[in-house]
Amino acid sequence: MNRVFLCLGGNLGNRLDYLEKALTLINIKAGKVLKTSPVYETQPWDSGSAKPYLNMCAELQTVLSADKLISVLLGIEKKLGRKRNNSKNADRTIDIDIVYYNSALINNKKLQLPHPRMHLRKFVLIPLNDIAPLIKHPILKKTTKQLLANCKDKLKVTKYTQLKTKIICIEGNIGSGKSTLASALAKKLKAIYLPEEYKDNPLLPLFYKSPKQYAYPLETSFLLNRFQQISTAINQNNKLIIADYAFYKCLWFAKINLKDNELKQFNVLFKTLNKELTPPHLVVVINTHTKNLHSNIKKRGRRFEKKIETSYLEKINASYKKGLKKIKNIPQLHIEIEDYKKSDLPEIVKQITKSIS
Ligand code: PH2
Ligand code: MG
Ligand code: MG
Repeated sequence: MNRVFLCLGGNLGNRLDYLEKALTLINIKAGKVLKTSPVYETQPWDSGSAKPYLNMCAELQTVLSADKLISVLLGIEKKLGRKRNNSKNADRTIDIDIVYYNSALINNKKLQLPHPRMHLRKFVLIPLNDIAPLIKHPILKKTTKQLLANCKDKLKVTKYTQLKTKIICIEGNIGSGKSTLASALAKKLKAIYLPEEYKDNPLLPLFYKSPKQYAYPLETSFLLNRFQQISTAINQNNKLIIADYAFYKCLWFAKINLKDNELKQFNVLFKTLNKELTPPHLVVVINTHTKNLHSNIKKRGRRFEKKIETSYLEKINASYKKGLKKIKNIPQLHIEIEDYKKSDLPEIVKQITKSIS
């Protein structure tokens, strides 16, 4: 595995959008984006242009050689509308430069490493200092922090925004194949996979035995667990997260299982916590027949799920439908699956990948 630092920037079109799209593509085609700096607005450096840039740095883990990596990055630039002409430092939609590739020293026409002007540019050093203050320049033998302290660049670099973590949620009834799809998708997109931690909930088997008695403690414990899990993942550094549940499902289950007075309390709790979370970028909903749910549940053979009846699954279906209809501000991708086959997975993953890039 190779440790790489990139600097991204552009000054044409929807600059933030280009940065986000570039990161998504880098994550798919070049390796795994481990860290991203905040985004800065920067004055053009050594350019006749008056159009301000947005710049940021990212840490990348990759198996690609430096040579292969630069051609992949140039391909992504091209895909994102970068036009190259002969004028120096011309305006562009996106530029993706390798700043460091391990501590490789390379000097040919196509690629120079470390980037030969990085130490002269605050638009590189300031975001790099956010994610790698102590990494050493392999020739100058100085840390980013030291390079920044010594840098004479007077051009303005001001904090613009922090990119938000994107969360894609996979939803569907019990046994619809959420986890299978979520983990396949996470693998393809090199995202963090956030599995539901239902297995560790000691209240769940009790609930299936005696629903009325255990519904309130069960639903609130799910609510708190899920909140904790999602907020921890979000705070880990602007990566893409694929979760095999949406926080909303807490509500959809509560509506079926709780008594009116309990539900009132629960709603307040849900709203308070939901405000703190980044809303999902996309909710993928798997729709399938109840008979498929039953056969999947049977196949996976969790003892406490044996008691699940068709009527309960149908109640969940109805509650999901109603709940999903109410969500207006989050895109939803509904996938109809007649009969879940492993061989369908790649096609579904492709469909989802397309809808987010
Ligand atoms: N890139 C350049 C030249 N000048 N100035 C800013 N502010 N940001 C850049 O990314 C940039 C630049 C050459 O690639
Ligand atoms: Mg450049
Ligand atoms: Mg370049």
